[in-house]
This record gives sequence, structure tokens and C-alpha cells, in this order.
Amino acid sequence: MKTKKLTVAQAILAFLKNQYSGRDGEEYQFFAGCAGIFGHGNLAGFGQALQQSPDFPYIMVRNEQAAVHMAAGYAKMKNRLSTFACTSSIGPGATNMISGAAAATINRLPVLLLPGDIFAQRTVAPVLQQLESPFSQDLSVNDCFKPVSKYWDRIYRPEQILTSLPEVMRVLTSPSNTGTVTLSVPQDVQTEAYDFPVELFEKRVWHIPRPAADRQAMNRAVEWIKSSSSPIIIAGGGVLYSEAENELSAFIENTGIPVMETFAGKGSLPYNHPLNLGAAGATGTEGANFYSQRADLVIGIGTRYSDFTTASKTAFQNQSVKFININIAEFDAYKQSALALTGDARTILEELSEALKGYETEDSYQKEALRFNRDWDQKVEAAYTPDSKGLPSQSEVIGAVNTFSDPEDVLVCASGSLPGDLHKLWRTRNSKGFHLEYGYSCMGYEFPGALGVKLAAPEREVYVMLGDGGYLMMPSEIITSLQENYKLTVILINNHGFASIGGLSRSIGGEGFGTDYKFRNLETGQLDGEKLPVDLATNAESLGASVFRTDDIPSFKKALADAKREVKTTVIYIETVAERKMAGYGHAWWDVPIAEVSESDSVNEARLNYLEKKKKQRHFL
Ligand SMILES: Cc1ncc(C[n+]2csc(CCOP(=O)(O)OP(=O)(O)O)c2C)c(N)n1
Ligand SMILES: [Mg+2]
Repeated sequence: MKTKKLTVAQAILAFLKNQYSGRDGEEYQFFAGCAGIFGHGNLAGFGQALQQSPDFPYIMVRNEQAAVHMAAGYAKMKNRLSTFACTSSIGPGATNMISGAAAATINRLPVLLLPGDIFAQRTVAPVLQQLESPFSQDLSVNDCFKPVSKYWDRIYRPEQILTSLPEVMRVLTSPSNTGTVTLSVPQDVQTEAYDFPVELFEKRVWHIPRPAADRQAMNRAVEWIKSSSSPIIIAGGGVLYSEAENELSAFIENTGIPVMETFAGKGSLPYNHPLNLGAAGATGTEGANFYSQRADLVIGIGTRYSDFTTASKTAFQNQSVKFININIAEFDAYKQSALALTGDARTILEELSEALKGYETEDSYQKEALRFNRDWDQKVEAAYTPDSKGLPSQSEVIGAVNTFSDPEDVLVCASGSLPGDLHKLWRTRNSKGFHLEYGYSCMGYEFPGALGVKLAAPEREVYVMLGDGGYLMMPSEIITSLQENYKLTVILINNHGFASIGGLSRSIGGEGFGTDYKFRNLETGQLDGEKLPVDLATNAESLGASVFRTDDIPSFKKALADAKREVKTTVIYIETVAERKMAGYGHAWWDVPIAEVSESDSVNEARLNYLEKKKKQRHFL
């Protein structure tokens, strides 16, 4: 047997460099490189191996969480066909990655984490940053990755990677099971050498399948669709990951079934497609909510049925509503007690189109969808149009960015009040143009996620929209974008606190408690004093970004044009009024439980209202 003597870290990198994904006859290098931060727990192992592998780029970030978000943003933009590996030291460096790991797993995006771990030898325990346990020595902080990983392993002996690495790749490239993969490598093991069989380092292509669904289930689905009078489609992220946009268009153009889109699925159709009802669920449009209330058949494609999508299970009120789920993941395909079409969205849509030849919904049903589409666009236009009084509202800012941007540009966002507004208002003209991390809605995703997008598609302009709260979670990654020379155009919306959570607080009778960025007021003892005089624009400037300070829509529009000419990361700063937000439409609702007993009348009133709404919740068993 031919072997090559390498350290474990060197061997893992040599393996990763030769992994490819393959789909539809194309091959893609699966790892674009490695991102992370060095400490004593990975410096001499992965650090050394990366240093002698200049063909495997190393990207230094400022917070390990950012490395994971960057990998996830990259993977999402690449439709999960490639990603980054992430390296960290032991202890806090490792645990900083947990939020990123959860975000990637929830969003079904492949990322590989290689946290350092405490010595396998144990001779010098407890080492710096070691979590000691009185009942077991087989425990470290890296065990915290288990619930947020789709595959988790710890390498105590070099030869263990021979069985672990193929599992790592199987899970990462599995469209039904992908998410975070964590391979903990103790700091001593990283540096140990072993004679690895050379086959480990040969090129491997992991074929990503496009399986068809079960024949019987398909037949039944065709019958169900044929006998439905008011069907509706929910397009989720799976439509995009499967690259099934054209097949979806063809399917609805033949069958006349209207579509509503989730956060991850927005962009499946252009915004002005006559059968596109727009945003689904709690942040949904009037048309989407109207159609879903009466639908007798819901065809979910690549959706997880999150509470935002189902308006916390109040979106579907037809007493005989049934569900058909097209999903590569069996786990999702069975949700809502659906008829499960487990398989690839593109393949299944093609087959359904063929089998449904001759079937079409009523003309009036389709015309009504068109009317909703056009009416909604007028609402969007009105929301985009400045009303010229005082500070602009967020929707005017969204309008300015959307109108200025090119169809190929990408919008990135994750948290705050922006996602809901964008879901309703962004006119998507390109299937990869709307990049929302709304599975975990992780404040801080914005900069590193956007950097991942830009790394994946450097030819596209990337617009990051975020609030002051989101900004303060991870402004440090502006520096990483400058270091890598990848430009982001950042729209920083300052409303002096958490407008989203403040609004939610008011809606539950909580009066916005703890959601404004204000001084502690010595009279009230609360955080309701003067506004804190933090200058976020200067903060961004000090990190190296170009900054445009704007105070109204005309100056904001000018800044967008100026920013386009900049070559490095540029921040456009604007203040908006927190109170003027987009309302919920139709039957949109989100279940946020209200205190059952309270000393406040407004809370008690909100509780009664809540119980009323709760009555509409349905369980599909
Ligand atoms: C890491 C993290 N912590 C807390 C939350 C809960 N949360 C959601 S939105 C939000 C406030 C966001 O503030 P900002 O970015 O200023 O946006 P705004 O609400 O003002 O639009 C908070 C605290 C979250 N989503 N992520
Ligand atoms: Mg804010």
C-alpha cells in the first residue's frame, strides 16, 4: 500500500482540496478555502498545514462566528454545491462558532467546522480554556456542537480520519441531510504524523442526485391536483437549491396554480409574474393570505413550513385542505401530514407537468391572482414613494435601493424589522437576488454572510441592509471585507434601537421595554433617558469603510450612485422613523404568547386579543 506521511491537519486539508460536488454533468470544487482565527489550539496544527497550502486560501476573520456565516452565505449563493471549512482554537474560539453552526443547520446549508479540542493525551490537563468535568474526562466544550450539527466526530487517533472524512463529505453533500458538520480535532492530534494511504488524497466527486418521487405517491398527487379547485404553491428555498425555477414557471404556466414565496424561496419567480402572489404567511401579501385561507390543496415545494410561512398555523382555513410536499428531505416532506413526494424539486415538477397535461385552474382563479399581483405592486410603489415629511421610513429606503440596483445585484439581510418589510416589498428580478437568512434570523449574519455571497459571485454588486442593532453585533467583519478586497455596499439604518422588538413589545402591551438605545434615566431607573450619542457612521469609517452620511431620500439616492463608484466596502448611513413600519396584511399573524396574568391593563388586553387569534390555529394530523 502506497502511503504518505502527513500530520493529521495536513492530511485533512489534502483530502478537502480534492473533494468535488457534481450535478447535471458539472463539477465544482467543494471547498473554496478555510476561514477562521488562530489560537494555541489550532496554530501548530491547521495553521501550519494552511501555511504550507497556498493553493487553499485562508481567510482570517474577526470573530469565529463570522467564519461560519461566511461559509453559509457562500454555500447558499452556490446552491449548496460548495462551501468553506472553518478553523478555530479550543474553548471560546470554538464556542463562538455555535451560533453560526445552528444558523447553517437550520437553513440547511453545508459548512465544515474544524474546532481545536483539548489534548487527547490528557497528560497536561487541565489546559488553558478547558472545561473540566468531575464525572468524565471525555467531555469538552466542543460537545456543545452536537445538537447543532448534522454530523459530529472527534478524532483521537490519526487513522480515525480514514472513516470519518468520507462521512463528513456524505453529509455535507447530501441535499436531504446537509447542514453543519463538526470535526473536533484535539490540538495534539492535529500535529501527529501518520502514514496515510495515498488513495485518501485522490480526487473524489460527490454526485448530488436528482431522485424522482415514489410512483404511487405521484399518481395520487396527480389525482389530488386534478380534483382541486383552489390549489396554491408555496415556493421555498428548495426551489432555488434544486435550480428548479424554470420548471416551476413551466409548471404554473401549464396548470395556472398561483405561487407564494417563503423568505428562502423569494425569487423563485420574478416579482411581476402574473401568478406570483408574493410573500407567504405572517409577513405575507394580501393575495397570498387571501389564497391560502381558502386553498383546498397546498403544494409545498422545498419548504420547512416555519411559523412565518404558515402564519403560525392559521394560514390555511379551508376545512378540507390537503397538502402535497415536494421535498428532498423526508423530514420536511411529511410535515402538515402531507402526501410526501420525497425527491428533487426539478425532477418532480417536470414529471408532474407531463402528467397534468390538460389540467388547468379556472380562468377566473388565475385572473384574480394577476389582479392581486398588480394591486400589490401598486402598494409597493406607494410604500417606495417618499412622503417628504421628516425622516424617511424604512420602506422608502428599501424602494430607493431596489430602484437603483441592477437585476443581477444581491440584497443580503437577516434580522430586525427589515426582513418582514423586504419580504413584502423587494421586487425580485433574479432568483439569487434576495438573500435572507431568516431561518435563524441571526443578528450579525449580515456582514459575514454578505462577504460569503460576494466571494461566491464577485461580479455582482452586493447590498447589505441592516439596522443599528444588527450592525453592532458584528461590525468587525467590515475589516475582513477590506482585507480581502471584496466590496460590500452597506445600508445602515439607524432608528436608535430595536424597532422590530420594540413594535412587538408594544403589540403585546409591553410599551417597548428594553428596546431603545437610551441612557439609564436616574428618575425612572429605566433605560428611557436621552438617546445614546453613538456615531455609527464614524465607527464604520474608523474600521476603514468609505462612508456616506445621508439624512433624506434625495441625499440617500445620491449616495447610492456615489457608492457604486467606490471600489471598497462602503457604508451609507441613514436614520429612519422607527414607528412607520409596514403593517401586517389580511390574515397575517405570528404566535408570540402573551403573559396569562399581569399587572398591566395593556398586557391583559393583548392577552384577550391573543386568545381570539389563537382560536384560528389548526393542526393537520
Ligand atoms: C443574535 C440575536 N439576538 C437577538 C435577536 C432578537 N432580535 C431580533 S430583531 C432584534 C433587534 C434588531 O435591531 P436592529 O438591527 O436595529 O433592527 P430594527 O429592529 O431596529 O429594525 C433583536 C434583538 C436576534 N434575532 N439575533
Ligand atoms: Mg434599529
